[in-house]
Amino acid sequence: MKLYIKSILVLIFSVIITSCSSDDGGDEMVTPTPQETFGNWSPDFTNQTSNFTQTRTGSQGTEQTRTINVTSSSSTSSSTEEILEEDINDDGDLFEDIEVITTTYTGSENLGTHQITSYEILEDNDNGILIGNEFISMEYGYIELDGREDFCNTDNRYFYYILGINSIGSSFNDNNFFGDGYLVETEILLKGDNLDQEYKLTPDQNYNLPFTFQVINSIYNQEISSFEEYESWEESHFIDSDGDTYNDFDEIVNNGDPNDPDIITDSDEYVSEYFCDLNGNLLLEDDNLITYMTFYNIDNGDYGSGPGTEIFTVNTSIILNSSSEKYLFKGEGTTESGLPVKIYFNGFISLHDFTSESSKSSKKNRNSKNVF
Ligand SMILES: [Ca+2]
Ligand SMILES: [Ca+2]
Ligand SMILES: [Ca+2]
Ligand SMILES: [Ca+2]
Repeated sequence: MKLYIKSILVLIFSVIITSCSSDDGGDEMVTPTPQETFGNWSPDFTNQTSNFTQTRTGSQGTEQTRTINVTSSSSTSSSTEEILEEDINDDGDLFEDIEVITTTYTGSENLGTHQITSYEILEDNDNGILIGNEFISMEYGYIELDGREDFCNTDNRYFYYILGINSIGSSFNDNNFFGDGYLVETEILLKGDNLDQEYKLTPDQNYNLPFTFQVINSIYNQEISSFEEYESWEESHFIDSDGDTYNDFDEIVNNGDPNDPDIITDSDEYVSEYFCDLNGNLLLEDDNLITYMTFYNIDNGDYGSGPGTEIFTVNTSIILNSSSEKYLFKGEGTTESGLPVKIYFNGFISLHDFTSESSKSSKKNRNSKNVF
């Protein structure tokens, strides 16, 4: 009996202990574990351009990693060192044509985007002319107004300019040199409507300058590529039906009679017969053109006594930058003997004879080809 009571007491005691300890265990299970906190992922996305791994460590020592996928897209635009105001290739000039490449990188995990801009030199330009493999530096220039031309009727007024780019300076002179050097002489025709009131270039207007042969080829469906071919086309194109030495076009547009040797052109109102149809309408659609470009040696101040090297230009243009007051004249071409030519001039040029707009026909420039 005594043993029985003892067993009951042990059992009750055990139950009490068990229930107490089971209460304690319940308390332990609902108490929240302190949350582990994490710092920032590193490295940053800021400079990453390809997939990379980020890690972060928790307050309780847990290390986490994740892979960031980086995707990119790029866009390009054209510029120049001058616009960017930076000598990107460190050659001492701001002449280079530049491709600006903007690449946008996007990171996964909502990391957003960042951009990297880089520059590529499209064309390394230097002031001068490259003929074949030979580069000749041309640092100086001048332009001279060289007369007027009215094509077909007096509403179509164009002006001739002689643009000289040379290697020896004295650019404040017009056609006057001292010493030896080189000259690229270019005759340009610009439509009067596109000039300012003093016959100067309208600032910031880009004047595209097709070569005469291109213009004639396109208007008259020809394939002229030399002055010889040009002259033979002229002979076949400008017929003098009545033999009075004035060609039919000349007579028609100048109120002559192409079939009557006694009625000749009215020279008081003379207009050029070039680029006209038989009704005297202008066929010329270009506002500007180059009539010739010739490369000369300057020999003790003299040039033009030899034949020079004729250059047939393509993709040529001139623009006067209003903010710098510098002219940018650039183009490509081919010499008569087939050498490729590149010309580039970016600088100040001196202006000459801008008050004289006398008709070209009454003014013969000693170096002019007088194409028209
Ligand atoms: Ca440069
Ligand atoms: Ca350069
Ligand atoms: Ca005639
Ligand atoms: Ca006649």
